[in-house]
Amino acid sequence: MPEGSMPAGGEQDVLVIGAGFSGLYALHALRDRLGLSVTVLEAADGVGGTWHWNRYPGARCDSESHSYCYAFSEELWREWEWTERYPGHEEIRRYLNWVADRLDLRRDIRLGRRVTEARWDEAAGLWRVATEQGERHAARFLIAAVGCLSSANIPAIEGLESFQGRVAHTGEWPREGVELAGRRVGLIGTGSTGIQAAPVIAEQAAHLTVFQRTPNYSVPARNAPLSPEFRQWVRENRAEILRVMHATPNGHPFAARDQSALEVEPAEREALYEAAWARGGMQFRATFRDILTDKAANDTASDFIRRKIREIVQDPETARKLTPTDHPYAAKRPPIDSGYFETFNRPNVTLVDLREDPIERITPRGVRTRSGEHALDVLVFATGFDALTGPLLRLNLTGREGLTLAEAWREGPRSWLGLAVPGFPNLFTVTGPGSPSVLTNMPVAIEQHVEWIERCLREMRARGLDRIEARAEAAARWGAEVNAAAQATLLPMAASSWYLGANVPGKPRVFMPYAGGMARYRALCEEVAAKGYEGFALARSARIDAGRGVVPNPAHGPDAA
Ligand code: NA7
Repeated sequence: MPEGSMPAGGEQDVLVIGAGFSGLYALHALRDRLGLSVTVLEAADGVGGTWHWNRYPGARCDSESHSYCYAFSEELWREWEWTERYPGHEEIRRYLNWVADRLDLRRDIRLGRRVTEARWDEAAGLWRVATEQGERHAARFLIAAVGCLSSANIPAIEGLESFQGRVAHTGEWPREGVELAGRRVGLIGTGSTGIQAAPVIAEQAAHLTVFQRTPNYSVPARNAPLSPEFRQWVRENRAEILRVMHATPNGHPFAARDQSALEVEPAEREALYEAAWARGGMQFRATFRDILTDKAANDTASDFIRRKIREIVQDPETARKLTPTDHPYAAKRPPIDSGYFETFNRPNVTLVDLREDPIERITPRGVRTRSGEHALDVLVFATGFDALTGPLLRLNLTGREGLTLAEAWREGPRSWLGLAVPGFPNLFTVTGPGSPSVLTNMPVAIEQHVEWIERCLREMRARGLDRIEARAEAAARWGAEVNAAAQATLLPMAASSWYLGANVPGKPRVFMPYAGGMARYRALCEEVAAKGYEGFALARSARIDAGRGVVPNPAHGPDAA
């Protein structure tokens, strides 16, 4: 059946929301390996999730390409060739579209369907899901594969609606692009996105004004084309690369040096930082094992980057404004860049320090700060996302007994392992708050979650069960564990971090991702499964006995026998 012509409303075993890395893999795993009927609902008009939307100038992944892809399939791994050390947004979209074709996923993906509501129907034992397009769907299991950074945050700055120029948020960048050549462009935000975008915008625009609230650390990415030798090495060493990725706390293909920054002589330490700076990338964070756990160790890295900023930026006053002092390096998500600090040496770039010169309002002509008006033709918001909880909350989920997710999470997200929420039976949240998610290389976290869900459904089927719900005690215990894991690091020291929800006014301040490391998290999840899904209540519904359950149907799946 051609895409888009599938009848809506039929009862599915599984509905997946989102067709990014998570949703595509969930469809493949549950449909092709487990034999379930699965439909994916995707708001966008194409697959790709975050990479469908993030098309801003300079949009590129900060994970190295050979680690930012599916690893579950030897064939996919060998067949796809990445061209650059860090994949650009077009290349990642090409990759995910290729995967969708290669695994024949499109026939079960309904594009252009934004979920507006999902409600658990206890009597029927089904999730009932509505889309903005007026469709109704029902499924036994609901998988939220909506990503962590898909709900754009546009700050409510007075006068925004009066601006006569063009406005764009980086995370909802228009497909046709935004004309920047010869324009006066304002860029608000200096997180990973603003830091990637600024150098590229500066090259195109007549003038770029960067509005900075918090100065940020950044390390050069040193992006470059991949050599044929490296690509060959990647093709032939999947097992070893995966072994490293699965053993490290962040799921990257490199391990931290097993040495404290305070154990080495200053000259040696400096040489190691210089080498890491020259190599570039997130690996800088792994120069020593205690950069994220010991403030004195961290100071050595933070000071090194501050010195680099002063060396690169020619105007001392601009360098001072760009130098971060209010948080340790990597306590916020550490950006990597291609010429960010150098951009401020260009004659067509101005930095506005919003701490000294705050925005008063947006005017029809531009942005007015305390010191005066900055005339603009284009205003770019690189102001991030209502991260982690935002994408789930906007699904308007209602669980058992009319409990809404907004109510359940009024004081911050509560979940068991970031995978399931008490009161919301048969709902799984891929890379949900409370799991390592954004603290890791995302595909590693995604594959681990999808495979855990797949195993769970397989084992439920084997045991004749079709209902699973996280227990409140388990979620409470896990909440304490997530908090303790964060407290054991320097991560909570960044007051303005989106990990804490601090970037969205009114959002509860709770450290959301699990900071105990991907390897430890994986082991915990395995243990929970091995103990018969500890912390979950499992049950068998009357549907099964009536022959309508997904679970015991032996004709269903390739492995059902
Ligand atoms: P981030 O990291 O949340 O950065 C957003 C930036 O926007 C950051 O510099 C914020 O300053 C700034 N911001 C947010 N609200 C305002 C207002 N009201 N006024 C001025 N400046 C503001 O988002 P990104 O898109 O850069 O990165 C998100 C993730 O995507 C990234 O970490 C990768 O994982 C991929 P603040 O620091 O809050 O003072």
